[in-house]
Amino acid sequence: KPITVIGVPMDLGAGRRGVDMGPSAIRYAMLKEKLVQLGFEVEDVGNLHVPTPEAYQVVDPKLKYLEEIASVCETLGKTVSEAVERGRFPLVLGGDHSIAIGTIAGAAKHRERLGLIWFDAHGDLNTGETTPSGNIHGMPLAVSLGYGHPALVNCLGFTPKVLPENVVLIGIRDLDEGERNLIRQLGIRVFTMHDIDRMGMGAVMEEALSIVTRGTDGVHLSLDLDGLDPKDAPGVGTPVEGGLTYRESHLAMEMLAEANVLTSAEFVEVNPILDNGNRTAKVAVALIESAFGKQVL
Ligand code: DIR
Ligand code: MN
Ligand code: MN
Ligand code: MN
Repeated sequence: KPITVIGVPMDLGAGRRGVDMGPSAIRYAMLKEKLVQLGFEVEDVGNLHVPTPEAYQVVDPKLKYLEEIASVCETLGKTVSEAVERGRFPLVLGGDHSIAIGTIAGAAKHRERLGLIWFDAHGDLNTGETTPSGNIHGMPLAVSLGYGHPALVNCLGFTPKVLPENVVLIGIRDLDEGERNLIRQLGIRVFTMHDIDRMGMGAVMEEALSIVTRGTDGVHLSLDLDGLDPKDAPGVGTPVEGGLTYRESHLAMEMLAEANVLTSAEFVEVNPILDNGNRTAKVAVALIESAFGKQVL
């Protein structure tokens, strides 16, 4: 299937720290060339326009840059949706994780029921009421499930985008109290690092795949590079010790490719300013190759 690459240099959701350079860093790590080598037809539509935080005021400290983020997500949702309509696979490059609000809106618009597989150190399940930081990149999963500010929840004019029974989180090791409550309330399947250590990534992915494919007609992959261990992915805004290894994350992508269920994907939170020789973007590209079917033999 032909791929459409969409860059979203968003850092309004994370506080300005350089994650706006993520799409550029990932392209510099030879994304397009590697996908072409795998036999894909690749179109890159460039970056969406994202306002610069210095040019705007924080209105609500519990929902920083709400209007600006809502507006970018609306545009992103339309761009993703158009790519799907043209029969293409949308591959979105972040940017902070708030962009998932738009990507998932665009992907869900074309599905009866969308499955969602979310790799992250964090739950991204805060709302304006529970957030400790006011950063919207800590909220996109709650928003996609229908919880949060209406300006975000109503992206592309419908809600919810996904149902709790078709969502899995993998790599989780840092949750806020409100996030734990929402997970319990909704019964979402969360594979913490503890679960991955005990079960192994192979068994985790088998169960995860059964959840995201049950009754669904498409699956979106949302991968926050901070899900990986900071030793392997140091260029992220909010690193947390004890994450997924390079091999575990590759196995997960390889099993997704094998299952052949993905209909859209995004790779977010790459921050080349905090990185070591663009390593994190290179890891992101290697993971993308595995997700698109690269095999050793
Ligand atoms: C924290 C951090 N849970 C928050 N979240 C991050 O601000 O809501 N998500 N870093 O990627
Ligand atoms: Mn994260
Ligand atoms: Mn984040
Ligand atoms: Mn995240």
